[in-house]
Amino acid sequence: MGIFFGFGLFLTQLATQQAFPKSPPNIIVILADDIGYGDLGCYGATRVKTPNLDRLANTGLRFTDGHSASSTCTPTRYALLTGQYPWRKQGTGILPGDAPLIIEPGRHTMPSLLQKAGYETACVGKWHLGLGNGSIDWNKPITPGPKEIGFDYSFIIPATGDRTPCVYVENGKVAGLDPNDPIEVSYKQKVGNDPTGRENPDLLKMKLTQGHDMTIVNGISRIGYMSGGKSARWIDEDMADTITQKAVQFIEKKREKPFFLYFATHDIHVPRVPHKRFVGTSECGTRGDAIHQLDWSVGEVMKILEAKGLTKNTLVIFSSDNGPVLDDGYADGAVKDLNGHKPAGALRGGKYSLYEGGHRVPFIANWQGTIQPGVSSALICQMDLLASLNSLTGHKLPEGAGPDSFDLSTALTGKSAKGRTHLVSHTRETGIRMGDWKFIPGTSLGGFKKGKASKGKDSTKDELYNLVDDLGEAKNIAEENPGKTRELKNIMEKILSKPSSKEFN
Ligand code: NG6
Ligand code: CA
Repeated sequence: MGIFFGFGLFLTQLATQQAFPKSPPNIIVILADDIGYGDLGCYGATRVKTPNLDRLANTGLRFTDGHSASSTCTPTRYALLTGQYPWRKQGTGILPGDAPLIIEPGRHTMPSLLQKAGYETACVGKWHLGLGNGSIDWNKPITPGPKEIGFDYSFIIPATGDRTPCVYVENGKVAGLDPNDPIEVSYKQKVGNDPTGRENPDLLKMKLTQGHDMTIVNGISRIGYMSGGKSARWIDEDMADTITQKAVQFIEKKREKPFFLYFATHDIHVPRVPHKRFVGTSECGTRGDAIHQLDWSVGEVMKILEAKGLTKNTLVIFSSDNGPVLDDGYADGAVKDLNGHKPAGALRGGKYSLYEGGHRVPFIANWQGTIQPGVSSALICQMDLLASLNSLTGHKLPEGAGPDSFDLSTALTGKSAKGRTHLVSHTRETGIRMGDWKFIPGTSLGGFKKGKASKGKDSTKDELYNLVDDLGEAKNIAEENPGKTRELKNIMEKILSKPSSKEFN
């Protein structure tokens, strides 16, 4: 009896230890920008070299069915931090640089939950979730922002590299601002006297293919106007160095608590202007060079973890906010220099698309000594991290937190092969993945632009694909499978009509 009891207790302890480690790990979520499923060596790329990311994958768990919640940036990041599908809320599309904050302060978010679990939290890099309440004065403390939704420290690119204001904001203040040279930003009309891409294309170091013809900063014209703040303006070529250094500094800070770092790289979003030490290093031009720079940034994070002996108590997750895009508005040679590289691997579509290429992205979890190296085919979405990370800290998710975030902590740590049963895919419209099947409604354009295979859907018919037989979504089998088509359509509509999708998993 005693022996059995003792053995039972031992098993229970083992199980408890496996699910919830004695001390909660440090957590780093690295979210790259516009990196496609085929852009890394560990996902099959050969024309670019990503030794650091490959090492992260080889000593961790590489997911083959990991997704962003949307195929553009803002909605994906909104879902990542709130655990809620972006289409449940109006105004979560790609934001201008002067948009108000779209996550309500006081709401449960990934960082606020981790703060409650005792973590020191930080956000470094691309934000793109809005700031302030409507009319930001960039010369005063900017609030609400990262702090009000759970980040103790922040050093951010307010929107994107191609949107004004082209300055970093550290803990709610424009970094390096000279009060005698105030910043003004507008998305409506020109402010100040800085030249614009439209008026002075001769001044540009990179030509435009679409949009991006407003204020010129560092020889590159942007979306949006700005004036002033000269001493605070970023230099694109130094951006990876600047934000990586901030990320590393946060990691190496002495502290008693565990830490959570959300490191959102600018690479490889446009404008792609990597530092000169990466220029010409890849076999596919500037876009490939930017991938090399991204790999370097990840390597710096890994290096400091190794140097500090933190790899065994740090969970590092790497993913991308949406699929790949080649020409995204600047003539940087991404199309002509491709040289056989396949940014989305075998997938159809890319950024902006409902097809797999839009949102199935690299997804790696590394926690040495706890996660066994391997490959997982579990269906998982970045939106699930909120519940899964919270669960790893040993805490229960409060009522109403992360209504679409599933606790997949066992899949994330490789202890189970079971992921989601379904996932609503999103660009401006929605489709659904269920088991082996994928449905895209006929009413949708499948992306922003009709007719461009790389961006959107080219027919107005319902589409159904079996991803096991046809990962490239080449053969629409909706007509041959009316029952399956209807089933997926119905479940998608049900999920769309409820405030949470938890009952469906
Ligand atoms: C588009 C921009 C594109 C990029 C994207 C946002 C044009 C013509 N295109 O509107 O360059 O900035 O928005 O990308 O302006 S994301 O990764 O942040 O979602
Ligand atoms: Ca993006």
